[in-house]
Amino acid sequence: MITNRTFTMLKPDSVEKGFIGVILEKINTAGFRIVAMKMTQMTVDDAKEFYAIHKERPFFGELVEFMTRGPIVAAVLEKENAVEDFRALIGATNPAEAAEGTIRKLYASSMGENAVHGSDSDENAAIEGAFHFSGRELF
Ligand code: FUP
Repeated sequence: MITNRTFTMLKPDSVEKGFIGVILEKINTAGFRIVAMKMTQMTVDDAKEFYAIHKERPFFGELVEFMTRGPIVAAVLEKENAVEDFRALIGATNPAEAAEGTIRKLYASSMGENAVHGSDSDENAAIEGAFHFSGRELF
């Protein structure tokens, strides 16, 4: 099902460095409508569940530690072709490989601390959005 929605998190590194405002500005300028948004902190159990697909990967422990070390900003975004267009806006997982002008190129420091999350499919966007928001938090 094509929802024209994606899910993002401004990760703990972005919040710590004071980048919430500049990243949201880029998201707005790129034409995304904010459907839902909150500042929250994931528990270790939350992060393990959210990233369960990576649980056998060598970086899983570091990923959970990083994602739980401070608050994040979670949001659901809407735009035609949202999933693909948002992944283009954020750039490659590794900021060293991210295109000029992308959010990760501008604001991420490493593969592990890469500033933002963006869903990789419409199906995962729906699952991830529902992980963080109830139906009445979506506008
Ligand atoms: P992305 O879809 O770009 O967020 O990347 P992945 O779903 O492949 O990875 C999720 C997160 O795991 C990344 F944001 C950072 C972390 N990761 C690592 O720390 N090392 C890796 O080699 C791959 C991913």
